[in-house]
Amino acid sequence: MKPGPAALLVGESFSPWTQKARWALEYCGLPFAYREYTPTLSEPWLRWRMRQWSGAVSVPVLLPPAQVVRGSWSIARHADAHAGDGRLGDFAAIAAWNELSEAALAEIRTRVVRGVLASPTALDEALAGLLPAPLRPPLRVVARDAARRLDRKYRHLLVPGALRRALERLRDGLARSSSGYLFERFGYADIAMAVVLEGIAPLARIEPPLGPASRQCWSDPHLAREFGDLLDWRASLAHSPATSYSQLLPVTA
Ligand SMILES: N[C@@H](CCC(=O)N[C@@H](CS)C(=O)NCC(=O)O)C(=O)O
Repeated sequence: MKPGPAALLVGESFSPWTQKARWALEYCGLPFAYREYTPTLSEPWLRWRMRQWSGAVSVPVLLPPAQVVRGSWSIARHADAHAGDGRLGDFAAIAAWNELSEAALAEIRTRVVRGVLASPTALDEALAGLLPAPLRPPLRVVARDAARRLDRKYRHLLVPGALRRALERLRDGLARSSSGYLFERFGYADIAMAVVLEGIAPLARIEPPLGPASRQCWSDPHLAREFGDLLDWRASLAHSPATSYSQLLPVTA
């Protein structure tokens, strides 16, 4: 039989929400193509593909041949249904972990966006995939405008302290577990919490790669030191072919 057209995942490779979706799709073996989204610039195209002319749009979005699946949580459920064997776990039980993850990621986003706004170099790095180096400083205003829009669009989600709370709950959850995962088997709870660590010590392979100033905005060396055990846990997920996915760097000896 001729294979049908593959689903298209639209996302931002640096975004932990896109990473959640991509990890879940790969783990469930759902074939998909990937297209990188550029805030503001890609929006008209995405609205057209989603047939959504008003209201906010965000990524990740999965554009399968028949239906649009919005957001990492729904994409993960869609992927799990495709696999058909419940391999991502019990979503009712996972929901509390995903809420912790969402709140932590909202705090990370606000910190990253405001860090980028305060750094001319990071603003220029944000234009690296779009413009040659000499054009970036004069057009920095474009990156600044896009970052300000993102800050305004999502700042209502900020709950200060959410990141620390998520890290502490993850540590407790893993300490209570005998499997090394949040439930008996690896699943979406682990994925949702592992991507939070991108906001204290980025590890995922990103295209185009983060420049050094942007990388600094994504990093929190104090939290990374304090929660080194969680970074080790993530490294063990990255290291095992059973739990890793394409954006996690191969762990070198
Ligand atoms: N709850 C959504 C959140 C997605 C989200 O916050 N996406 C942001 C990532 S920074 C986005 O689309 N930013 C680009 C934009 O809004 O234009 C999910 O789980 O997918």
